[in-house]
Amino acid sequence: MTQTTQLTMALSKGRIFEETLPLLEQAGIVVTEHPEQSRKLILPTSRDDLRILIVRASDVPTYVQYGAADFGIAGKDVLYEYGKEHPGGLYQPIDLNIARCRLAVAVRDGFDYEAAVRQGARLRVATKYVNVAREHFARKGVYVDIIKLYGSMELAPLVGLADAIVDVVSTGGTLRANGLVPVEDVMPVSSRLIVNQAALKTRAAVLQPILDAFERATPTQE
Ligand code: PRT
Ligand code: MG
Repeated sequence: MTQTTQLTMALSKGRIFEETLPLLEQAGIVVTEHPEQSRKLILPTSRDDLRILIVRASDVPTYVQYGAADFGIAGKDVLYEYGKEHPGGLYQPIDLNIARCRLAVAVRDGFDYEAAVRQGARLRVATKYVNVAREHFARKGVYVDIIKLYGSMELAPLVGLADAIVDVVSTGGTLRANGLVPVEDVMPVSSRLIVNQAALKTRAAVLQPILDAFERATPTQE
């Protein structure tokens, strides 16, 4: 547990980290080391009372829910998937509108997804978003066998492991490069601020001004 006066933020490196830096700067916070250059997992900032933990994107909700971090930033894809198994643990005050992308169903180019659905075929779907995928296909009334993968989902339809994948799509370049096509949107995704419920009460004096600064710095929806 951190001291009451010290704040801890959980972030993943990559796109979320890069797009969070300008928001932090607008809140007057400079991160003094870069996670791609430093091997450190705890990064100092220009504020003595704020440090940043670098964790896997899908682990950010866990650190925040258990209070190892007071707040963090995670994609809606990750939060939705996590929330299905851990309901009610996280306060999500602000959609930061960064790291935008979408969750989509994709299949091999040439696979007639619509026909398969129409004919009531049982589809094999590979994804790391098993809860999101299960809910999506249940809502559509499509029978699916879900296969849990941890990465490189695009491979599954190419080697006969699955008929379809549910994955994050941004430009669509990765799908195209692997001969896949998106056939259905599952949900739009952007990253949200998440806050530990207890920290919000016990550390409001230090935490609330940072949350307010994030709110002011958030890019507006197009
Ligand atoms: O990489 P790692 O296995 O550690 O974890 P992760 O892939 O879950 O995390 P990370 O850091 O890659 O992504 C963190 C968050 O960024 C996700 O949870 C999303 O909310 C958000 N995000 C935004 C994306 C993308 N855009 C994105 N393009 N996450 C992943 N991608 C992948 C996409 O699946 C594809 O494989 O990036 C690749 C390039 O996408 P295209 O469509 O532009 O080719
Ligand atoms: Mg990744």
